[in-house]
Amino acid sequence: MDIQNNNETALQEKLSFENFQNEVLKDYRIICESRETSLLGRKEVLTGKAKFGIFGDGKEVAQVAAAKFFMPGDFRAGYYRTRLLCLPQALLILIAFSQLYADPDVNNDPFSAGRQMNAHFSTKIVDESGEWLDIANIKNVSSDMAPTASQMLRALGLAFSSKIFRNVPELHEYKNLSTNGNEVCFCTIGDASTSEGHFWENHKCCRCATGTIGCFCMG
Ligand SMILES: Cc1ncc(C[n+]2csc(CCOP(=O)(O)OP(=O)(O)O)c2C)c(N)n1
Repeated sequence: MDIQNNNETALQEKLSFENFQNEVLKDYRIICESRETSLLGRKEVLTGKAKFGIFGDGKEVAQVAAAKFFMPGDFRAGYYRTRLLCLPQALLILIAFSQLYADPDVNNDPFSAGRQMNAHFSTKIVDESGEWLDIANIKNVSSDMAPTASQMLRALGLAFSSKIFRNVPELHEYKNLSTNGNEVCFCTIGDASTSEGHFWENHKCCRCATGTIGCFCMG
């Protein structure tokens, strides 16, 4: 699915005052919508109408800033509080509440049609016949997993894949999978999860193995 675009053409133009003003207002709107969605969703859970909810209030600004650098071909390996990095703005409210009630209609929850835990996301990398999609030209989300810090391992694997695409000439023809390994993997994690063993193992591994990972601790 197409992910929040953040008006890339406007960003590439020389930033006039008017463009800057529009961009700030647009960002502020996204932040407010997301915050209100979190507050309303939490009420639904606390009053027993939804069984379980995960929200990202308090972490909106960092995500809106990071989203400006999230380009087609990049991957998000994130955790449940970072939905603004991967939800299209126009569908944010629909998807957030559809997930809250585990709506099985794929039009309402295009990430997993109500099968994943809410606030867990993923985009497709193959089509209905199992053929690769043009993932070098879409903004990708690797499937979120429940164990905290598991996103670190996905991020490492994805960044390592980019490194292989960069270093192995035979892979350069697969333009639909990688742009010579130049893509970035955006990893987000909560601060408590940074105490888990695999967070540190991952760090050691990153130093010797990987391509580019941007890691944000959101706690
Ligand atoms: C391996 C593992 N242990 C425990 C849990 C249960 N659990 C879910 S969220 C969470 C807290 C994570 O805190 P933090 O990383 O600071 O993220 P925050 O939600 O506070 O942003 C825990 C313990 C889990 N999902 N996975």
